[in-house]
Amino acid sequence: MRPEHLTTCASLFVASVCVAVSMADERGEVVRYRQPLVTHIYTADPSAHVFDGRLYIYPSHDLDNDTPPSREGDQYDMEDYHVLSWEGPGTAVTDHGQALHLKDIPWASKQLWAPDAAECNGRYLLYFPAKDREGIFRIGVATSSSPTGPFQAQTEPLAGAFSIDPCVFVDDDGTGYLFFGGLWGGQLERWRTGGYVADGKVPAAGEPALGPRVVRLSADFTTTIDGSTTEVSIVDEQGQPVLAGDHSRRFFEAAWVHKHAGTYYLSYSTGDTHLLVYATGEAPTGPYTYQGPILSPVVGWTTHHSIVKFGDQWYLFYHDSSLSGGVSHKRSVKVMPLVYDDEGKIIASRP
Ligand code: FUB
Repeated sequence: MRPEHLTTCASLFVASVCVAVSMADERGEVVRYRQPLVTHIYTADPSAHVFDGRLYIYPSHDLDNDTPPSREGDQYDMEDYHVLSWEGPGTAVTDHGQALHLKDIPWASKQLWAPDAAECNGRYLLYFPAKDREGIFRIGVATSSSPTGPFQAQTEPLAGAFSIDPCVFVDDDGTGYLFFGGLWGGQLERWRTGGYVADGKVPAAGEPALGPRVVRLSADFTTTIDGSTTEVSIVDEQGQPVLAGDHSRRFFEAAWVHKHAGTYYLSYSTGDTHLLVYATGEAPTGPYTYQGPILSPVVGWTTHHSIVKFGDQWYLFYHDSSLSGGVSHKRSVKVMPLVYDDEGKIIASRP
């Protein structure tokens, strides 16, 4: 184990104090808060969970490709997933290697985007978006006896789920909820009528913005309770829907739900305004009331995160493109502490 490095720094963006505790990755590099967790591969879209006392990170695996960028996100042309794990500050981040590859997913054709994971009855489930053979984003599930895989994909995508960015939230009563959805390249606006419409458009600026969708999971978490899929409502402090033209507050992609002190927190990316923001509610399915930003824009176009409590500390996992010099589809996962004030409001950070 390398000696740890401990510093404190006053954040210019927030009143909070950030604590930078170093840790060593599997190649012995010293990495710190706000630094890439691993540097031997590009990683993005971190979904972090604690299973059996160890923290596991389920990221996308960005490739060093030269696919021309497009509004559809063609440059995010990922083919597999790796699982990372971490035992906490001062310990090594481990890359457990390839956990699932595109060629082993019978229904998928390309673009393994942001995944999430869950545990149910001693089995581990990996939820992932991919385009099917018609170019439509679907959400699949794969299972394993280990949190690090390898994962075996089911032969068909999940009924009742579509678009991108799955997030599984397990409530205190054991009920699993699958949140999902993302605009533009994520195709959510093509599902406004219930079915897929190839030229579906986002709502006009003065109309309510589209929310993420949520569907309940079956008892073993391997299927959805089809028919329970609903749109999550995000409202402002007056109880009015956040509007589609309100680009600094409206949902774009990357939904994450966690619970703190009895309150449900829905956090998400605002897309073209590059913020991570959050809203709170009294039930997992909402409605959620907009609260404010969590993280100011990072280097790169996308921003995506997860929030998890590990030991006594809450953490924000996120990504940016600083390691690649700003190439948007070559990102790196980072972590920093997440701080609440006494009223449960999340104190916004800068990257
Ligand atoms: O990684 C591909 C896509 O970029 C994710 O699904 C989005 O959330 C954005 O981070």
